[in-house]
Parts: sequence; C-alpha cells; structure tokens
Amino acid sequence: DLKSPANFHWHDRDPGPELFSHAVLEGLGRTDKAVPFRFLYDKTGSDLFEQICRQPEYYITRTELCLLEDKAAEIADIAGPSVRLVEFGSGESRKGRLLLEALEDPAAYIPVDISKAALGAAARQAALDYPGLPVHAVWADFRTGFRLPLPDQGRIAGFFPGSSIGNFTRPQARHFLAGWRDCLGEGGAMIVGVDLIKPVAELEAAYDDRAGVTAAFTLNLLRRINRELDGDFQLSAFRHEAHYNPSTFAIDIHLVSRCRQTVTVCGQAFDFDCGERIHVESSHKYDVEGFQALAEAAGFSPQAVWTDKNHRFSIHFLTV
Ligand code: AVI
Repeated sequence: DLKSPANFHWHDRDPGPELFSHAVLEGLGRTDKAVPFRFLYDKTGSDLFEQICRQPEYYITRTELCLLEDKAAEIADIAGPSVRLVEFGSGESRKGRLLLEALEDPAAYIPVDISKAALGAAARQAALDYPGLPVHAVWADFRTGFRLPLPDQGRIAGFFPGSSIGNFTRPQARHFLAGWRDCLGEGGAMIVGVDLIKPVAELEAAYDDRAGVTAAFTLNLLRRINRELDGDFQLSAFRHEAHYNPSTFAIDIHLVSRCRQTVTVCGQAFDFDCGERIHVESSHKYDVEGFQALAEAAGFSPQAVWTDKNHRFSIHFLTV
C-alpha cells in the first residue's frame, strides 16, 4: 500500500476461512455442542466486544487500563531499553501504546490480531505516530502459533493484556505460554494481564450486563453462522447464559435453546432439546499465586506482579 509509512510492515498469517464451517459442523454434531470462541470475533462481534468493554459491569478493561497507566514506568524499568514489543490480540492498540510510550527506546512494535480491519488501522496509525519505530503488523490467530517477524536485535517482550489468557483452559494457557517461551528465547519476557477470582455476583454481572450487550455478542455467533454458512438459526429461539463454575474457576458462556427444534447449517440438520446448550466461551479466573505457578510450569520466572487496590485484576511480568 503506497499510503503506508515506510516504517510499516504487513505480515499475512491468515489461518484461512474454511476453518469456520469445519469447526461449526463438527462442534454442533457433538453430544456436548460447542463452537470455539475465536469465531465470536467477526466485524460485528469485534464491535460488540468494544462495547462490552465500556459497560459498567465489565470492570476488566477500565481496571487494567488504570493499572497500566499507574505502573507503566515500573514495567518499562524492569523491561529495560530497546525492547521489541509483541502485543497478542492488539485490537485498537490502546494498551500496547501505553507501554510503548513508557518504554526506553523500543526497537519494534509487533501487534498481532485476527481482525484484519482493526489491526490494519491501529498498526498504521502507530507507525504514523512513532515514525522512528518499525511496526510489524501480523494478521494471525496467535492461538495456533506462527513465525514472528523479528527485525534487528533486542529483548523480546510479549504482551498479552485483557485477561485474554483466561479464554484458554488452564492446560491450554500453560501450553500457549510454553510455546512462546521457546519463541522468545533467552532474555525474553512476557507481560500478562490476568483477571482475579472475586465474588460470584460480580463475575456473573460482568458477563451478563443489564444493557444486553454481552448477550448480543454471544447471539451474534448464530447470526454469523446464518450469514456465512447458510444457517437458519432463529435468534429469538436461543438465550445467552453466563454462570460461574467454582470447580474450574471459570465463567462458562452458553447459548441455550428455548424449545425443541431442528436447525440446518450447510445443508446438515442439528436437533436441539429444550434447554440444550452450545458452549461458546469460558473465561478463567486466577489468584496471583495460582497464575504464577502456571507460568512457572510453562518455564517462566515470575519477576513482578501488580494488582489494583480492590484486587480485581493483576499484571504479571514473567521472564524466560
Ligand atoms: C476477550 N476476553 C478476555 C473476554 C473475557 O472477559 O473473557 C471476552 C468476553 N466475553 C464476554 N465478555 C467478554
């Protein structure tokens, strides 16, 4: 693109669209119906998620932003100079930019996101706003792993904000961290935002806001299936449900069938009993020690941790 600034580079690691139909047909064919959470984020889903972040019940985004603003200088101090910052799930790059502003002489900014439009806009803007900084936008699903474009030398710091690590199960989170640990190499670091265990009422409210934005976000998955996979889901025949499971320390989000019905997707029929559920997402919560133990099991050493005064959220600095 001729309009891109010279310090902007685009890397396409798109996993391919054919995965969606495969995942949906396989997931709806199971006894425990499920669709992987990454498919919640089409254009509408990504916009709805940005709206979730502004709901009064959803404390995660504003708590993490305050904590980052407060602690950016300390984080930058531990990270040291000339860091190459890799942001996983960069979205609007708001949090990555907070860190970039605090870091001493960062060597590169490498935002990674699955949403092409959001990534392109945010990364181009970062390249314009920091003309001396190489910006390597990577369009990829960071969950599946990919080769990182690694310009020049310098410590690599991965940044995984928003408690997105919570959307993995504990074994998946450990696997994800261990994979990146090997990729970061000696001297590498990982900065991870992690939501903390708290009273059930607060957690459940955060995932079922009064304005109904989270419900719309979950139901949008059915709209996407109807549009992209020739489905005939009636959105009014399903409802959003978010419950905390104390044995897994996770909010589990399901779509629940309001009646007995048959739905067709890609020409295949799927039967639903009344009350039958599709699992669409889980959001795991940790205590500080529990997350540090998981990081250690993945080969990292916890260097520092910051929490807000109400102990809602934590930011961990891990080193290889
Ligand atoms: C992206 N992720 C960290 C969000 C969460 O809190 O688990 C996704 C979300 N789903 C419903 N509300 C928010």
